[in-house]
Amino acid sequence: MNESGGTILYGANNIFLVRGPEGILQCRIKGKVLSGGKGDYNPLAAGDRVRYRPDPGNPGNGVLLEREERRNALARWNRKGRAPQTLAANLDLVVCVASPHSPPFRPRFLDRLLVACDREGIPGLVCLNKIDQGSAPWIDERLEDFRARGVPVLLASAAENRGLDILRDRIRGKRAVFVGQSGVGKTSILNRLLPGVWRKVGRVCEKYNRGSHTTVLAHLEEWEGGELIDTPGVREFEPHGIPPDELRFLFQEFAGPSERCAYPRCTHSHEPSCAVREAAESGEILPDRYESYLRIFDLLSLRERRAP
Ligand SMILES: Nc1nc2c(ncn2[C@@H]2O[C@H](COP(=O)(O)OP(=O)(O)OP(=O)(O)O)[C@@H](O)[C@H]2O)c(=O)[nH]1
Ligand SMILES: [Mg+2]
Ligand SMILES: [Zn+2]
Repeated sequence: MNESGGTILYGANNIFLVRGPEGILQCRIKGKVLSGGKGDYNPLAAGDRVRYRPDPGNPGNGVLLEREERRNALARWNRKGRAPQTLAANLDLVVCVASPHSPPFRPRFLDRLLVACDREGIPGLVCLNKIDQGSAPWIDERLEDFRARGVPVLLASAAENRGLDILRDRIRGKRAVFVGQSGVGKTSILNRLLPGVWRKVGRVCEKYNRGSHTTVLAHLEEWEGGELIDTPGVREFEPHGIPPDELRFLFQEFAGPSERCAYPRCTHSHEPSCAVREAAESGEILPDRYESYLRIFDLLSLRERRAP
C-alpha cells in the first residue's frame, strides 16, 4: 500500500496514534531508529508530521517511516536521558500555565519556558490559573513585568470557569500547547474548553502505557479550527539548544543597560563593571529576573563544557 502523511496525536511505548487521510491509525516505528529522530530522547512528539504506511492486512494499523522536518519545537533538556526531549512540535502558541499557591508560583520556571519559546519564535502567553485562591503582590509584580515585555498574561480559574473566554479567543484556530508544572490545572482548563475528551484520552494512554506515567507523550485534540495539546507536568524545564552567550538576547530588558557594560561582549555573569548587574541592584531590572538569567546561564555553560 502507498505511503501517507499524517500528524502525531500521542504515543507511548512505541505505539503512536497518527491522524492521516485514512483516519486515526495506530502506528509503530519501523526498525530501531526513526529516520529524522536520531539522538533525541523521544523521536516523536505530539504535532509532529510523519510519513507512514498503512498495514493492508491489519486495518487501523500502520508503520512509521520518517519524521518530517519540524517548523519549530518546544524542547527541554532531559537530565536523566541526557538528551533533548521534545514536548510538542509545529506550534503556533505556548500557553504557560502557573498557579499562585498550590503548587507555588515559580516565575523562573516561566522565564525558562518563555526563553525556549522566544528562541524558537513561538509566541508564548502566561496563564495564571487558580486565581480563586488569590494572588500576592510579588506575583503581580512579576506578571506585570512579563506584560511590560509584551507577553500576554491571563488570569483564570478552571474551577470557577473564570477568565477562560479571553483564553479561548487567544487560541482559536491555532495549534496551542499547554505546559507547566504538575498540578497547575492544565487538564482542568482543557476540560473546560473541550469537555470530556481529555479524561478519555488519559485512560487510553494508561492502557498503552501499562499504568505508568513516565513515557506518556503529550496528546493533541482538534478544537474550533485549531488544535490543543495537553502535556504531562514537568518538574524542571531546562532550555535546550541555546549557546550561553546568546542567552542575554532573550532577556530583552537587558538590552538598554548592556550598552553601558565595560566589555562589549559582556555576558553579564562575571565581568567587572557590568551595567546589567548594576541595573538589577538598583531595581531598574527586576532582581529576580537577573538571578533567573544567571541560573540559566550556568546551566547552559555547564552543559556546553560537558559536551564532547
Ligand atoms: N482551586 C482551584 N483548583 C483547581 C483549579 N484548576 C484545577 N484545580 C485543581 O488542581 C488539581 C490539578 O489539576 P490538573 O488539571 O490535573 O493539573 P495539571 O496541570 O493537568 O497536572 P498534571 O497533569 O499532573 O501536569 C486538581 O485537583 C484540580 O481540581 C482552579 O482554577 N482552582
Ligand atoms: Mg494534566
Ligand atoms: Zn554586563
